[in-house]
Amino acid sequence: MAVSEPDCLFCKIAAGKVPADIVREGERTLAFRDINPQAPVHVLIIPRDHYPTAAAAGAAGEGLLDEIAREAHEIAEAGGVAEGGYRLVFNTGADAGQTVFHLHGHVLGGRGLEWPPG
Ligand code: DGP
Repeated sequence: MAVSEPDCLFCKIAAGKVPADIVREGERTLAFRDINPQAPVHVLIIPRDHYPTAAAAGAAGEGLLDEIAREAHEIAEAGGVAEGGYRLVFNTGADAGQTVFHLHGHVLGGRGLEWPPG
C-alpha cells in the first residue's frame, strides 16, 4: 500500500500542502474540521498514510480503525458531545456517498441525528 498518493486531497492535508482547521495531531492520524459541516461538531479523522477506504485499512491489520475510534471519542468529549451522543461514520464506496478516497472517519455531534441516514 502506498504511503502517499500525489493526487489525493487528504494526503496533501496530511502533508501540510493544503490548509485545514486541525483539531488533533497524532503520530499516525490527523483530525480536522470538515469544510462543509453537517452538525455543530463535524471533524474528520484520517490516517497520515493513504488507505482508500476503511476496508483497506482494516485489511492492513495495523489497528488504525481502533485508534480512530478512540480518537473519535476523545474529540467528542473535547467538543462536549460525548455524553449526548455522536456518530462515527466511514462512508465506504460511491453508493455510500464516499467522495474522497482516503479513509476518513466523520465525527458528528451536537444535534439530534436521524436514523436511518439518507
Ligand atoms: P465523504 O463524502 O465521506 O467522502 O466525505 C468527504 C468529506 O470531506 C466531506 O464531508 C467534505 C470534506 N472535504 C472535502 N474537501 C475538503 C477540504 O479541502 N477540506 C476539508 N477540511 N474538508 C473537505
